[in-house]
Amino acid sequence: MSATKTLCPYCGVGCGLEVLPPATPNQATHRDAAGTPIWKVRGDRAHPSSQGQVCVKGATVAESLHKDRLLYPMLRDTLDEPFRRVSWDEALERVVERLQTSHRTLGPDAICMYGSGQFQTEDYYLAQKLLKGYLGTNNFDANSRLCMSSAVAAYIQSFGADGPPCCYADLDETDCAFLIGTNTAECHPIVFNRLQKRRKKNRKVRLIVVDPRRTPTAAAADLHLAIQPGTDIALLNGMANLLRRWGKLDTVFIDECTRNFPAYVETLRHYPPELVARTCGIRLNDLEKAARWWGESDRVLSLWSMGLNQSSEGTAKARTLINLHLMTGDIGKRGAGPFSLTGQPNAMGGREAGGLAHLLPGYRLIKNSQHRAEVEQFWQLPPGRIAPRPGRDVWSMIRGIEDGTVRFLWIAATNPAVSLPDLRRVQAALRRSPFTVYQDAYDPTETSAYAHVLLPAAQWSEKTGTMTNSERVVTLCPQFRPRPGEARADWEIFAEVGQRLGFGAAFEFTDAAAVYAEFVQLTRDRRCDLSGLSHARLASGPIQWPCPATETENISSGKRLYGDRRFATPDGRAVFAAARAQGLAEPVDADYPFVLTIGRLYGHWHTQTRTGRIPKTAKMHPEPRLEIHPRDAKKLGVVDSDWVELRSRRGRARLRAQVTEAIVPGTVFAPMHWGALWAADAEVNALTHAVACPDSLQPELKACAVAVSPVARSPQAAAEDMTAPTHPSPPASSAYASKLQ
Ligand SMILES: Nc1nc2c(c(=O)[nH]1)N[C@H]1C(S)=C(S)[C@@H](COP(=O)(O)OP(=O)(O)OC[C@H]3O[C@@H](n4cnc5c(=O)[nH]c(N)nc54)[C@H](O)[C@@H]3O)O[C@H]1N2
Ligand SMILES: Nc1nc2c(c(=O)[nH]1)N[C@H]1C(S)=C(S)[C@@H](COP(=O)(O)OP(=O)(O)OC[C@H]3O[C@@H](n4cnc5c(=O)[nH]c(N)nc54)[C@H](O)[C@@H]3O)O[C@H]1N2
Ligand code: SF4
Ligand SMILES: [Mo]
Repeated sequence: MSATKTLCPYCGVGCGLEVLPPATPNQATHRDAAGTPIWKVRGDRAHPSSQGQVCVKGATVAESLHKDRLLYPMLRDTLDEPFRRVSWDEALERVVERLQTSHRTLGPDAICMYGSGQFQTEDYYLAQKLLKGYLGTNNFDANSRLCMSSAVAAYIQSFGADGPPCCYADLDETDCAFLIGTNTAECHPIVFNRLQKRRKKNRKVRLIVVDPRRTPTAAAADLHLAIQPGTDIALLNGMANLLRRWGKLDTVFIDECTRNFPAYVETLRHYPPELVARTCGIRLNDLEKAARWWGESDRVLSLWSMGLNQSSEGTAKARTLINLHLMTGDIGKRGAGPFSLTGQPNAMGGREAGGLAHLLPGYRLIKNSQHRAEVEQFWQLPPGRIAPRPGRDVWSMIRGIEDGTVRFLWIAATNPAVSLPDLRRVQAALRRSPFTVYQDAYDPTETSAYAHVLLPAAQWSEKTGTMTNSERVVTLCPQFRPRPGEARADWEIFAEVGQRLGFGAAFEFTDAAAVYAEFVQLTRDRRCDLSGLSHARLASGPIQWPCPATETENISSGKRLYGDRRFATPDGRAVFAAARAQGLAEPVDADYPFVLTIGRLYGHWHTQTRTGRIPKTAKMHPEPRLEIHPRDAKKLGVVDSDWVELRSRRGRARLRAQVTEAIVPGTVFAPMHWGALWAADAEVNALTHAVACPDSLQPELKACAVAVSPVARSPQAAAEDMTAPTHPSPPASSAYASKLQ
């Protein structure tokens, strides 16, 4: 049997995979460590984005698909009762009845859905149609709020439209890669490999990494700027000053293609390089070197992700980076441009489908009356049905539960009981929620403890749909395995609820291809024009957008936006931001003297629902550790492997210390991957706060003020540690468990 081509369901790099059934003629059956037959995974050499490469997560994904799945719909009246297995009919009747009562008593604003960049585009699209169109509430938000919303806001403000302008071919052609707030080597490893390949071929290609930690990415750099957390705007403005001083500006580009340069220049006066170096905690020499390399290079490509986005000034940070590209004309040409690396496999598709509370399908905005009218017309809704104001972002959903204005919360493909900031507050709100539907593939997850209804989702491999990666390449992901139990695709669940609510033909679809066919029509003549795409066409291979219906050739790579130097603003000019740095929302003080920053490890994916169940990835990172500088450790009397307690104004956590010079003094780092099911007291979001960027509403998940102290372990606990397995065992499946501890 030949291999099925698909896309890796983890990160936004979007590597092509080929999967082969467990047993093929003349071959031994392929099995996981426990002996269960599983599908074989290998890189797809024909995929333009990854060219056959995969990292450990993609390579092992098949080992997670059959373990601890949520198999049947489950229901209970209160969180203190055990769940009982019910039919789909009964579960969906309850969902519909609660939707209707919430709508009747408090209006559409009482209804919320919180989705995910791990939806396929078809799932996203039908969720928008159901909530924003037919239920009349814009209260659809996704975990992209925690992830890409600052990049989205920055692109819209600077260029007039969302959409990363670059493509991976730029990695092969750049002269200088400027990586800021991204641990690409661990989090987007195949992008990083491609960049390293370029540097191997051409030793003159420079790599600059800006990160408070010496990550594996930083360790590979020609220049590592280990700035103090939150000082990115100062750094970038300091570099801009030097570029101006040295006359490294593209004045023709600035004059003809941009706006607001004078205001930007005025802002720069506040960032003399000497002051900037001090603010950032780096040497002036290094600041100058970074600016010199940028100025000398013909083609500068910058990559960024959560170190910029997850900040109370995330949009301003990303725009300040874009400023440097506008200033030097490093955009819209080969090997150059500002390139946000998307986190999740289909957060890009989510943006296309309008999957945030302020968006509509086709890169449209809720606040734009023409955009609303276009979508209403397309959905055959009466004028004015789509509410004119953005809906609730996820944090406003939490607040709505707290103040009783949200009565119905539908969570799908995300695990907010681990991943939201100020977690104790979130957990308390979730406990109060009058009605929570949770639609996930696995059971238990930390969030199932807070649900009244569990709906079993078919995941990647069990449903057909499309996903768009960071470089705008759309790949079809066909179903190749049977669904476990009674699991259903997310879009099918939304469609059925739409029909049960009486919305009839608007939610009648024969298959995912029909959903996609409808969706792409809404992108015609938009920046993200997908109108030339269909499942049938994508069956012959991935295609990069823009792909208007008039484009008949299947182009799968090498497209970049703004090659014509015309931007999507009304006057066609890109806009310089004149942003002054605000700094961290919660600065350190005598009581909480450390900045805690939080991020990812190579082998784990988020809340471990898959990677925690795969022996190989679980063993790579047996437990969460707190990275702390030797100088700080010494002051606290802590040695490597000691237990320490972290306290913030909101909560606490306990981790073992990893004493390392890889982190700047005064800052500590912890991984985000260990929720309550995977380790005791290691929930780092118990410490974080929810202060968000005013433009993107993205919370500052990368920094909060904490106190660190050594903890004396009781002799009994210490003895248990000695005998404990090297990694915690995965939680037992509790499809019927009532409540998690
Ligand atoms: N292995 C793995 N890969 C993943 C994921 C995963 O869970 N595991 N998740 C995917 C997702 S959804 C995402 S969003 C991406 C995230 O990808 P990344 O953004 O690369 O990952 P993080 O570790 O969250 O953060 C990146 C770096 O930001 C640095 N940082 C912290 N504060 C600051 C600051 O103020 N300024 C600067 N310049 N840097 C700072 C941190 O030290 C960290 O090294 O990864 C994707 N890929
Ligand atoms: N402090 C701190 N917090 C963070 C971050 C950080 O850097 N620091 N990063 C933030 C970022 S960038 C992100 S993206 C979030 C990620 O946080 P989450 O979204 O909470 O993390 P995941 O573990 O990826 O959760 C995805 C869930 O979807 C389920 N799933 C997988 N496929 C499907 C499907 O097809 N259908 C359905 N219905 N379910 C499915 C999985 O089983 C899993 O439970 O965390 C955020 N939180
Ligand atoms: S780099 Fe990302 S997309 Fe590629 S195999 Fe690894 S996790 Fe999957
Ligand atoms: Mo993310």
